[in-house]
Amino acid sequence: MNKAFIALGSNLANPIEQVKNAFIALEQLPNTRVLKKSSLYQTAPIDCRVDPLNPVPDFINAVVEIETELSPQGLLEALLTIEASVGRERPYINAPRTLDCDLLLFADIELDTDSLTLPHPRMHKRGFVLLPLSEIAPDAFIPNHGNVSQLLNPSLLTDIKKLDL
Ligand code: PH2
Ligand code: MG
Ligand code: MG
Repeated sequence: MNKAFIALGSNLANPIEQVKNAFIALEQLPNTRVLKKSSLYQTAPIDCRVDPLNPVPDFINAVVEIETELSPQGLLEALLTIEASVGRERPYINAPRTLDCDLLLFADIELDTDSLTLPHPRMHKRGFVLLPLSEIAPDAFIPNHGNVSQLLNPSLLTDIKKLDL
């Protein structure tokens, strides 16, 4: 059994429901148990294409800790299948999406292949990942970067609101 952390994000088609349904989909993965779920956070878009006529909707983000017997590649494929099941499309980089499921950390594995990089290469600088992750695992260690709670500096936390649901 290995522990892994997954970031969830949605900014299309009822994002709150998308993220809650993703929790359920993760609970149903084979040989996998959900250990912790963060709160849901409403977050301003980061690195998304700017079109003043068509503003990018805010995201709902959350992070989940699981325990799984799947391999990193097997888990990645399962996450892509969950995304596809809710009609995820990729018309351009960082386009609005029904659901994004990103594998952040898998045990203490570091790897860099065409399909998967661990740890997730941008997680250490994204408040929408670090804040929910710090809620469920403040001591999680990101190889080459440090502890989650140390990385969480105030400049990363603007435009992030924890939802009381
Ligand atoms: N995901 C991205 C790019 N930008 N911004 C927010 N607030 N939340 C996200 O989940 C997000 C993003 C790429 O997947
Ligand atoms: Mg992503
Ligand atoms: Mg993704």
